[in-house]
Amino acid sequence: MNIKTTLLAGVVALAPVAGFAADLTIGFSQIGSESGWRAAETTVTKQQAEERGIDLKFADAQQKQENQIKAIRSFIAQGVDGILIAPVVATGWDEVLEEAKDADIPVVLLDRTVDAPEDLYLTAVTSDLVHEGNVAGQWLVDEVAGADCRIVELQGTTGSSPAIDRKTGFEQAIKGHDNLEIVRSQTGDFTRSQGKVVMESFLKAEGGANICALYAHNDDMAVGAIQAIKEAGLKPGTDIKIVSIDAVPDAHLALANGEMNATIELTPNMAGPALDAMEAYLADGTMPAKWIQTESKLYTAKDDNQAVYEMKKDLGY
Ligand code: GZL
Repeated sequence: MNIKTTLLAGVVALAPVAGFAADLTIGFSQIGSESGWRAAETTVTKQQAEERGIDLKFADAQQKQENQIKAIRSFIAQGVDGILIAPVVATGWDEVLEEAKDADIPVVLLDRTVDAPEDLYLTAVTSDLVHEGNVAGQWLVDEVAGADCRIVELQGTTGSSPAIDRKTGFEQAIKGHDNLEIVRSQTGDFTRSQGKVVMESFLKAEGGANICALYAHNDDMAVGAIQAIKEAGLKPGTDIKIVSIDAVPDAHLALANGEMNATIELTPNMAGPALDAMEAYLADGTMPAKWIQTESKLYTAKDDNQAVYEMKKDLGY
C-alpha cells in the first residue's frame, strides 16, 4: 500500500510528526536547481528539517552525478544519521549505496528512483511518474477528439527516472490512437533555456503549422518552449496545445493566460514523508514501505489558476 501525501497537507502544514529528530544530522544530496520545482523542493526540505530540529547538511551537485557521489561519501565520513538523495540519473549508484549501508546510514530517495537493489535504500518518496505521463497522454487524446495531431516531446534529463517513466506513460496512453503521432522527441534537460532552444529546433525542422501539440516532461521546459512558439509568431495554447508536468506557479499563470492547456501537479514536499520515515526508522527500526507515493492532480485552463498561483507563489519556487 503506498502512503499518499498531498501538496497542501505537506507544504502548508509543515508540522513535524513526532519529536524523534532531536540532534539528528541528515545529509541531503540535491541534484541542483534546474527547475522551479527543484528550487521549491530544496526550500521545503530545509523548512521541514528546521521544523524538526534536524541539522541538514545540504550539497548542490550542479546536475552532476559525480558530485552527488562525492557528497554522499562526505556525509558517510562525517557519520551523519541519515542521507536524502534526489538521484540525477537512475544508474551508477550501487557502489556508494553499499558504502552507506556498510556504515549503517539509512538512505531515502526523493522524487526519482534508482536501478539498484531495494535493500540499499530505506524508501523512495516519489510520484507515480508513469501515471503522470499517462494522464498527460490521455488529456491530449481527449482534447483532439480523433483529429490528427503531430506531437513534439521535450524529454527530461537523459537517463533520469522521470524522463524514462513519463515517456513510457505518455506512449501507453496514445497507443492505439493512430491520429496521434510523436514526430520529434529530444531532451531539454528539465530547463527553460534548453526547452526554448530545442523547441526552436522543432519549429525549424517541422514548421510551426505542422505541430499540433507539445508534451513537455516539466513546466520549465514548457515555459521556455512558449517563448520560442511566440517568437515564431504562433499562439501557444491555441496553435500548439501544451501539456506538461509539475504545476509550478508560472504554469498556472500560463494556464490562466491561455498559453498552456494542462499540467499535472507534483508536490515539492517529498521531504516531509521522507523525514517521517527516517525519524521513525532511527527511533525504533520501523521499516517503511519501499515506495511512498505522492499524489498527482491534473490542472487545466478550466481551473481557477489565478487562485492556485496566489497560493503557490510564495512556497519557494
Ligand atoms: C520529478 C522530478 C523532476 C521535476 C522537474 O519527480 O525529478 O525533476 O518534474 C525536476 O521539474 O527537474
